[in-house]
Order: sequence, then structure tokens, then C-alpha cells
Amino acid sequence: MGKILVEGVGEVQEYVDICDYAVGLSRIVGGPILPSERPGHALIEQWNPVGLVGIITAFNFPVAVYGWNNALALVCGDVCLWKGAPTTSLTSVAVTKIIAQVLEDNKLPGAICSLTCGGADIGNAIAKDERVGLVSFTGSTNVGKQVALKVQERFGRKLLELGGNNAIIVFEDADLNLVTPSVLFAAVGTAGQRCTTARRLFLHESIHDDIVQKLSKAYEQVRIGDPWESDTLCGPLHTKQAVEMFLSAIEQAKCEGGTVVCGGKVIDRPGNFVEPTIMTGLAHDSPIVHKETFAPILYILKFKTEEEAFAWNNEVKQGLSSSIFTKDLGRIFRWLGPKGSDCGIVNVNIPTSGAEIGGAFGGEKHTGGGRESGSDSWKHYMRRSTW
Ligand code: UN1
Repeated sequence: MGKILVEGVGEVQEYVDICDYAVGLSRIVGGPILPSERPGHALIEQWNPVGLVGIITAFNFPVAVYGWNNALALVCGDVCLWKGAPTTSLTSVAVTKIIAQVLEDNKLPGAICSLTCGGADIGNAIAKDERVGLVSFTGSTNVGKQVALKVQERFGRKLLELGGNNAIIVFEDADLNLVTPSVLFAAVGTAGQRCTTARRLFLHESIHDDIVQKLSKAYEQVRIGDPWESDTLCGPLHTKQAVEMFLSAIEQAKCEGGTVVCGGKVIDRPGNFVEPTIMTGLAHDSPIVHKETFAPILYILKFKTEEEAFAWNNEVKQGLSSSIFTKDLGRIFRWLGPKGSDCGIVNVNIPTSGAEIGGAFGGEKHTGGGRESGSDSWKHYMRRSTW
């Protein structure tokens, strides 16, 4: 899909990690034995497989996200039908062949993990089909909503991982050495095409100018180019259409009062290369700041109080990931608590992107409410019977 080599290797490693995790999980999936109010009776919860899991994934994680679903579904006793992105079919085919080989080496049919290629027509068929016990969808909020409505129509189960509009908040007491590399990783990594990409950066007014300057310097040093070369930090956007979206977001941001601090242009070379971009001067509630554009554009805003910064974090429709940088323990606990971040992923002194498979991964509000990967996410892939 165009991501840089180390990120591609990391993604395959994530599949390996979730397989390790799932093997252990397979030994502990279980339900409680509860005291019955009726003498001489037993009250037990058992988890059974949902049957067939339909897995629809996006171009940006063409390996790992299928892995997160596939490994859990298998240890829960389900079979899988995968539809990857139409633009990453070769990756889907390669992964499916590896999994089929493992199954067949163990005298199981390769079709336990089946693949279908195709676009919205196939996604639609999966959403509508009564035989699909769970539909796991990763992609945009718009498409996710259509899928969700179709699945709900038949009272099917769904697991949604949709858009994010993730903010990093930096307070005046933060360890400022952590900030530049963290923001760079979160805003420019995968060329801004992660659902966990940092798109909004709120800087306390006392450190604003200093950080903007340091970040601009760091952005200038980002090596953009062939994603296969080991010293490249930023590869291309996935499609020409993504380049158009990048340009139109920058135009809209300018119309809404934004200024380009660095970047802002398409790079004149074959491929869909754009300059990682920083913009300032926008209001926290400008329409463009509330929109997820799948490109490396970072909107930087200046804040005065904690209350204001937390409110800005929460005021967007999406609710995936969020980060603060601070050393103030009281503030950290306020951020983690009920009046803090309303996101599914709530970080302290680390950036917004980079999921850990042991934790439940997912987000609230228009991000869809699903949880994948670790913790008790396996429950999505099973149905509960109370005996
Ligand atoms: C990560 O940030 O490491 O589409 C994982 C995405 C997510 C996965 C992000 N489903 O970007």
C-alpha cells in the first residue's frame, strides 16, 4: 500500500504477535459458574462460536488488521471470510495462501480462512447475508455506517473500527524532548494514513512558538521517497484520489483562516508523494479541523487552560485515540477519568498511534464502539449461552 519497509515488517510482526496471544487465549476463554437462587441448580455461562466471521479491512493495514480478527476468530471456533481492500489484493492473496498452508499442514481445510476480492458490492453482500454471524469492518465512518445499518437490519452482530481525529495535548510542564519525535511519528508515520494518526496538536500558549519551530525543523529533515529504501521515513499516499483530498483539505483550511507553516505541496515526481504539512491559525472548531483527512496534515492550535484543551479533544465526532504530555500526576488522573478524554485509547506521554495487541483496540462515538485485539475483545467473536 506504500508504507515504508520497517512499518511493513512491523505489521507482519503484529500478525505473529496476535497469533501468540490467541494461542494463550484459547486456554482461558470461558464463562463464570454463578450461584443459583434455586436450590440444587447450577447456573453457568458458556461462550459458543458465532460461526462465520466476515472481515472487511482497509488498505492502510492490509495484513495486521486481518490478523487481529483472524487469530481471535479461529481460537473462538469460528471460520473467516475476508474481503481486503480492492487496491491491496495481492497482499490479501499472499496472506491467505500462508494461512491455508498452515491449516492444510494440520489436516484442516484451507477454506476455514477464505478470501474474496471485490469492492462495495461484495461488502454489501457480506453485510446483508444472514449466514455471517459477525461482520467486522475497518474503514471510513461513512461506509461503516452503511455497513452497520445493513447488519442491524437483520439483527446481525458488528464490530466497527472507523475514523479517528486524534489530538495530542502538550502542557507547559511536559518533558519537551519527548514531544517532537512523538508528534512526528504520530502525524507523519504511514504518511498520515492511520486511523490513529495525530491530526490535531494543542500546545499550551507558553510553549507554542518553541514547539512549532522545533517541529518545523524536524519536518524539514523527513526523508520522503521510495518506501523500500531503509532511510525513507515517509512514503507516498495510496492513490491519486488521496492526493486530491490532501490538496483540497489545505485549500479549505486556508479559506478557514489557516496558514501553512511547512509543507503543503504535492512533490513533483512519479507516485503520489506529498509534503508532510503543518498548519496554524485555525480555530479549534473550524470545520476542516473536525474532519478526518487521510493525509499527513497537522493542525496546531494554542490553548490556555486544561479545561479548554480537554474540551477540544472531546468536541469532535470521532473518538479513537488521544494523548497528553505532562508530568502533573493530578492532571494525568483527570485525563484518564470520567471528565478526561472520551476516546477508546487514552495515552500519557506517548503518541496517539501504535497499538499494543494486549489491550482492547477501538474507539467511541463515530469511531464505532468496537474493540479488537486484546483484553476481552474475543467476546465479539462468540455468543453467550446462560445455562
Ligand atoms: C496502530 O496505530 O498501530 O486503520 C494501529 C488503522 C487501525 C490500526 C492502527 N485500524 O489505522
